[in-house]
Amino acid sequence: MERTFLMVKPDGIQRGLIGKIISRMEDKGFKMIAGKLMFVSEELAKVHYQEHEGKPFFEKLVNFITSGPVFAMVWEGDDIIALSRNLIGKTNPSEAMPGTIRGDFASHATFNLIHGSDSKASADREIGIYFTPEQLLSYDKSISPWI
Ligand code: RTP
Ligand code: MG
Repeated sequence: MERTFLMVKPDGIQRGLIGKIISRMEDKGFKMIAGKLMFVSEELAKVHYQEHEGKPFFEKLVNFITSGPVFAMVWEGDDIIALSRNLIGKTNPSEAMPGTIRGDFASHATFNLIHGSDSKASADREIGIYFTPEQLLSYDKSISPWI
């Protein structure tokens, strides 16, 4: 069972899309094991997005992520890192297909509603900077063996 870090970004909170975004993940059969509404500090934003430091959009990205509350989550499921990235859709709005979260609800390269870890190493790192091990819940969700 794989885990990933997902985060509804400030535009998703402002636009009232938390529920719809969570529904997409629930509909796929994934299980939320942690979640919190929180502000991201400038320091945390820079740690989270450290791979993008120096890129032209970095300052805009940090300003955006710190502009209002986010909903940070950990989700669990088979192959969830790749599958949730498919549900999220591409970063470039012209490549984000209808049916994906970004394809259906976003039209901007930076203000794109949701973050999802892009690899096992990123997921482990990001889960570790937003949550303590005790905050990751263990419980049964009876969808097996259907999904
Ligand atoms: P994320 O990390 O947030 O899940 O998004 P991603 O993998 O699809 O995209 P990534 O390349 O990691 O970029 C991180 C976030 O930076 C903002 N961005 N703005 N050209 C731009 O203005 C631009 N490019 C990237 C987006 O918020 C993107 O999700
Ligand atoms: Mg990324």
